[in-house]
Parts: sequence; C-alpha cells; structure tokens
Amino acid sequence: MDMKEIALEVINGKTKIVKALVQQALDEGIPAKTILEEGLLAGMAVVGEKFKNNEVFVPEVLISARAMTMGAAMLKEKLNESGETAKGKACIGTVQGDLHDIGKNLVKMMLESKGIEVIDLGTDVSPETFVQTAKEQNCQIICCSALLTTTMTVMGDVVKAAEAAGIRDSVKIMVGGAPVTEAFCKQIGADAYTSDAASAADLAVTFCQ
Ligand code: B1M
Repeated sequence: MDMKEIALEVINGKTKIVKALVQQALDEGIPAKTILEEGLLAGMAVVGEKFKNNEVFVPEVLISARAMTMGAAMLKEKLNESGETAKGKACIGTVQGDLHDIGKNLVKMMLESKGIEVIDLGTDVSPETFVQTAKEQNCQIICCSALLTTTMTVMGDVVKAAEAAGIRDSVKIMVGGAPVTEAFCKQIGADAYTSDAASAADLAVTFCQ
C-alpha cells in the first residue's frame, strides 16, 4: 500500500478512511514508523503548507489534525515493539501563549510507548507550572513544545525558573517544535533539542537511566 493514500486522506480530513487505511497498512506489515512519517505526518505537512498559503483555514486544519491524531493513536503500541524502555517520569506541555498541541501529543505518546510516565500539562503552560510540577512530582524531565517564533522564547524562562527553584541540576529540560533549533536550545541553556517525537523519546530513555 502506498503511504500517499494515507497522506491524501489526512489532507482531506477523512478520519474514518484514515483509520481504515492505517489498519490496512498495519495488516500488510508496514512498519508503524513508516505509516506515521510517510503517511500521517506527510499529510499534515501538506496541510501546514496550504495553511501558510491561505489555501485552507482553521476548521480544515483542525479536521485534518483530528484525522492525523486518530491514526497516530492506532500506532502507539506498535511504535516501540523492539525499542528500549525506561522507568521514569516527565511532564510535558506547550509553552505559555501557544495553543498548538498536535506535536506535543505525539511526543507524549512516544514517551509513553517507551514506558515513561507522562504528566500532560496541556497547552499555554507557564514556566512556573512546568517547574512546580517537576518539583512536586519528582520528574526527571521537563518537555517543552513551541510552534510559534513568538512563544519559543518562553522555553528560556522555563530554564531560568528551574534554576530559581533550585531543581536545575536534577531535571533535564528537553525542547522541540517546528521553529526550535539546536542552536536555540544551546542559547537558552536547555539540555536537549530533538526534531521529532521518536528521537525525543529515544533521548528521554537515556535521561531516565
Ligand atoms: Co498554527 N501556526 N497558528 N495552528 N499551525 C503554524 C505553527 C505556522 C508555522 C503556520 C504558518 O503560518 N506557516 C504559524 C507560525 C508562524 C511562526 O511563528 N513563525 C502558525 C500561526 C501563525 C498560528 C496562529 C497565530 C494563526 C492565527 O490565528 N493567525 C494561531 C496561533 C494560536 C496560538 O497558539 N496562540 C494558530 C493556530 C493554529 C490552529 C488552532 C489552527 C492549529 C493548531 C491545532 C492544535 O494544535 N490543536 C494550527 C496548526 C495545526 C498549525 C500547523 C498547520 C501544523 C502544526 C502541526 O500540528 N504539525 C503549523 C504549520 C507547520 O508547522 N508547518 C502552524 C504537525 C505536528 C506533528 O508537528 O508540532 O511541529 P509539530 O511536531 C513535530 C516536531 O516539531 C516535534 O515532533 C513532531 C514530529 O514528530 N516536536 C517536538 C514538537 N514538539 C516537540 C517537543 C520535543 C521534541 C520534539 O521535546 C520536548
């Protein structure tokens, strides 16, 4: 089966068809990672481009996002069948001022598939909430996601808040999201940047050992 079929139905926002195609692909033995990256995420990337060019608008984007998310949920079990797992705890959220949560949810799902317990703080999360949660819940990792150039700077405030609360040495701060880069991660003094959810989960495992 061609992964383009899945991508196309994500673009069309057809949740039922996406789910059926994902099941078909799994039945055909196609790896979950391929279905996620070349099918679901590839479709969402096209939607992103169309959104940027004003060819589609918020409602269509949300419908596609739902189709992508429902498809991705079906892959959760399969995504880590042979990979390493770890016992650990992380809190995750999209930073203050930012409501994008699709990538954040994907990172959460991948972390959970690695055995890591994840406290989901949702979207629009203040630096204080990240830090307070990490402190109270003894999280080894704080995961911050940002999709806007105007909100990614809040990640620097999370690092500062962790320092001020005296937990900087006991917690790893991971950052990601479309505008975030390795250079930005270094600049704000966070511990790790990863470009995708699967790499974030692989790295999180090493932080929990
Ligand atoms: Co918005 N949006 N949006 N949007 N949106 C972008 C981000 C944008 C690039 C679109 C564009 O114009 N080209 C643009 C940002 C421009 C910029 O800052 N430079 C933008 C804008 C401007 C806005 C609004 C301001 C639009 C408006 O109202 N005028 C507004 C802001 C609202 C707010 O947050 N305050 C807005 C609103 C929305 C919707 C509500 C319509 C919807 C969000 C729905 C939701 O999330 N529930 C939406 C969407 C869907 C997008 C695009 C189209 C797709 C984002 C997405 O979900 N991608 C996006 C365009 C784009 O990115 N090309 C766009 C799929 C997702 C799986 O990818 O989140 O990147 P992503 O996650 C990746 C990696 O980045 C990584 O893992 C994932 C892949 O495995 N990752 C991490 C993510 N977090 C990580 C954390 C990690 C590690 C990896 O470690 C902790």
